[in-house]
Formats: sequence, C-alpha cells, structure tokens
Amino acid sequence: MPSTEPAHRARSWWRDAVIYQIYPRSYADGDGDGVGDLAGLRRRLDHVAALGVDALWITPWYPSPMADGGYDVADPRGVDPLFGTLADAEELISEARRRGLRILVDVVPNHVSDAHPWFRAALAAPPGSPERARFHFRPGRGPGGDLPPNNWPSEFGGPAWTRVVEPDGTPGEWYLHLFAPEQPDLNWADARVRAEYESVLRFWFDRGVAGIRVDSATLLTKDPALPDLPGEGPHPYVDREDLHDVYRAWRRIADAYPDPRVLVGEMWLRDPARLARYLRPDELHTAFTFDFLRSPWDADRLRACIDATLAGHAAVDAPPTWVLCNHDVTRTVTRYGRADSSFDFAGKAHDVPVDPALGTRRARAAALLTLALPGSVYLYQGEELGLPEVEDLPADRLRDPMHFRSGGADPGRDGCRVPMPWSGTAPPFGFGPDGSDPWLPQPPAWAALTVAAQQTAPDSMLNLYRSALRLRRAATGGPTTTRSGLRWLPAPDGVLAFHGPGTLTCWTNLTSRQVPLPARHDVLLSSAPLTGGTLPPDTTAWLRPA
Ligand code: ISL
Repeated sequence: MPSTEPAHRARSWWRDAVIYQIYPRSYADGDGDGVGDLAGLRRRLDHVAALGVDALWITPWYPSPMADGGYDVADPRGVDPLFGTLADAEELISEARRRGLRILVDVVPNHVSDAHPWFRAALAAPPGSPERARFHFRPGRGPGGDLPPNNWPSEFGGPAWTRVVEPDGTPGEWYLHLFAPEQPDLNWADARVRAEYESVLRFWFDRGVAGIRVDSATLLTKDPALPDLPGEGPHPYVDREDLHDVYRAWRRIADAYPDPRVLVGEMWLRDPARLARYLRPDELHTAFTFDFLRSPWDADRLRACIDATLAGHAAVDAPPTWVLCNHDVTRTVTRYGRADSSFDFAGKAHDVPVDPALGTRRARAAALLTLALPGSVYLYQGEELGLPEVEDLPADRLRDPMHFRSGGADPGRDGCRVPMPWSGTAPPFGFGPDGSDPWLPQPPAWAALTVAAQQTAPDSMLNLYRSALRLRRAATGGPTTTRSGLRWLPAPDGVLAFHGPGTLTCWTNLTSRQVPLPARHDVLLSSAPLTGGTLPPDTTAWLRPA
C-alpha cells in the first residue's frame, strides 16, 4: 500500500473498510464482445477511486465454462480468456495498489467445475479410486442403483446428485453437487483437497491480493455417512464442527504475511452466535451479516439484527460486516419498493409490485444507516447508482442456473447482474464500444442512471455515496475509533438513532410521519431534504452536536 498509510491503519484496515464488489462480466467491456473484462475494469478504476472505497472484491475471474457465472472454476490459478490473462490480473492488482485500493479475490472451495482436471480424472477412473476420493461418489439406492444416494436437495433445485456413465458405458455411481451438476462438491476429508486450497491461497497472496472472499463458506465439510435430511444431531453439511479446522489452517497462512491478508466468509447462518464462532481470533477475519440484508425495512427488525450482530461479534472481538445487496440477491431499491421488503431465496417470485420512488428513497436512507454502523461495509456495483433489479429480461437472454433448475419458478439472479451504465443516452451506455451488445440487455430508462448523468446531479445516489464515504472516512478511520461500538439514543417508535463510531450520530426515520430532530446539532448529510428541524419519512440524517 502507499507508504503514506500509517502503520496502525495498515494493520487494521479491514476492521472498518468499505469494500466495493465487482462482478467482472457486468462491469466494463474492454474488447467489445459484450462481456465485461479486466481491461474494461482497469479503465474504470477512476470511478472506484472517486467513490472513496478502500478495497475491491472481484467475483471469480478464473477459467470456467461459466455454467454458474464463473463459480464453476476449472483452474483456480488462472484467468478466463473472456476476462483477460493472469498478467492482466497482476497488472490490475498493482495498479489498484498504486491508487491505494486493495483487492480481494473470490475462492470457491466447496466445489469445482466439471471441466476441472480432477473431475475429468475422476470420471475416467473406476469406483473406489483415489481420483474419485477427491469428490463424493457413491453407488445409487434402489434396484439397479437408480435412485440418488440420499435425499439432499441442490441449492438450485432438484436433487444434489447426478449419475455418471462409467468408462465402460454402463450406468454407474452418483456424485454430489450442492449447486449445479456442473459444480461437483469436493471431499474436504481428503488431505489433497486441503493442501490444494492452501496452495491456492498462497498463490493469490503472493500476487499481492489483500484478502479472500470464501464462497459458500459454511458448506465444505460433510458427514461421511451422508445421511438423509432431516437427521438427528448436527446438520450433515451446514456449519459442521470440523470446518473450523480448515479456517484455522487458512488463518495461519494469512497471518504468515507481513501485512494483513484477510478472510471474509460468505456464511448464510441465521444464528449470530454460530456465525461469531467462525470469527474467533484464529479463524476468519469477518463474515457477511446476511440477516441485515434479509431484514425488511422495519425499525424493530433492523435494530434487533444490529444488536444481535454487535453482541455476537463483540464476544470474539471481530468487526461486523454489513451488506445490503450482492450478485445473488434482489437489488436494494427494488426490494425496498415492495410491500414485503425482506429477502429470502425461497420466497423469490415473479410479478411482485414495486414502487420505485419509495424503494429509492428507502435505499438512500438505508445506505446512510449502514455506513454509520461500526464495522466494515460491502457495496455491490450499481448500488451506488441506485440501479433497480431488471425484472423483464427476455426469457431467451437468461443464463442463471437458479432460474432454470427451479423450472422457471425462481426468477433467478440475472436481474441484479445487468451490465453497468456508464454514459450516453442509449445502450450499451459506455459498457462496451458503441454498437456492441451487452450479454444482458440494459433498460433504455437507465439513461438517467449512468455514472456520467449522476456525476453532474448534486442530489444523485452517486453523489450521496461519495459524500457519505468522504464523511465516514473523516469521522472514523483510526485505531482509536474502529473498535468503538454503538450507543442507542432515545427516539420515537420506528426511529433508529445512535452514536456510531467516531463523531457521527445517525437518525433514521422508518415511519410514515415526520419526527422532530434533536435541538442544537449540525446536519452533516441527509438522504432527503430536511425541513424545519424534522426528519421526513424514510430518511436518514447524519448529525454532529453544534
Ligand atoms: O442458494 C442459497 C440458499 O438457498 C444460498 O444460501 C447460496 O448457498 C449462496 O447464495 C451461495 O452463493 C455463492 O455460491 C454459489 C454461487 O452461485 C453464488 O453466486 C455465490 O455467491 C455457488 O458457487
């Protein structure tokens, strides 16, 4: 990092960092093939730097058949030609570092692609072979082994098992895949699997990445008996006790580097105490608080989530990690514009009415609320533009296996992955060269939401984020404030008011009426105009005592 960065800040940067998530397929297309790439991303680093974030998390850029947008990794040490080369990735890491931006990469340890050499070798080898032992191969049940070995469901719908044809042409064993069939699960009881991922971590740390986002981080280890669900005792593959050993070994690797390399877990656990166990000082550094993203726009629910998260994290001295949105979930302005503003994978449906103005107003208020909380925050590309979920993509353009494997019942995740609008008045909005056709079509109405359009509009979502990040950095950003907690202030029902870290006081009104603000204060920033010392509905204000 720049030598101007104080040593104490360098050591603890991750405790209160704002990290910007980039889904490279949809960020910027440098070569005009309709798919975002590293050349395009490098040209857009100005935008990231101007936003004022500390780091970027880049979702998988590895060689992949793209059955699940790159989460089907065929080579965890490479870069897919669609995105560029390993040299491009190294250049990007150095260039970002010169601008004071750290890079986190995504490591996908639960599964590989069916095109990975290990899986190819497993298919070519007989049952019981060492090649198959790196995965979960089992004979089927029932006459002729026609039924899957157990009743586990795939996260994407259908059974979590697929039967293979043996090299001699006969129907053979089944293999486990908690996601798509193109994503066979690895067997974490096999020492070769553990050694491989430890080596992958070192590979990227040696190239200067500052951290790893661990994909599907609660699912790696399995009960070797692979029992049916529901069973008695611990879950056969979620949050198992032996998983902690994996992360202890990873933490030792991260800690062997002179500057901190951080591990952030993607952990969909509902119990904050179970989550916090992964954040003990010798395990992962942080994990996303998905309960915050699942909570509806409701003061009591959000406050309960904040309190439980802070308590769970305080017990292990880990900073909470807040997130409102990512490449898997409904975009924030759309979610908050619905009558039911909670998020649940199981509850995703088509044709749910949305009030976009209300959703945007709440998303602005939620952004300031989130950025005032102690801990780190992840933003997803386009969140800073207030992009909505695109819910009317043509059926023949959809790609997400979550949609197809649900038989179309689930709208899928393509709608939050539509390419970024940068400039101009018509698609591709500067995403790629004029005349290129982005892999998912952008709505013409996004002309009003481009980076260029928002840059010059003082009240735009983009300028709200820029101001908020500048003020947050000024108000916190130091070892004395990063660990301080949160103190709730007396406030009317439906209003969240607290002193956050540093000098910020945050007031969020989640009711539908005006509420009075305290006397004798300066307003540093508000998500909507304030009138006469009151806070309008669905508005957040950042205050400082006058
Ligand atoms: O699908 C879920 C619940 O039904 C989620 O909990 C799911 O496990 C979670 O979203 C995992 O996501 C990650 O791994 C997937 C990939 O498709 C996602 O994009 C990624 O974020 C498989 O690698």
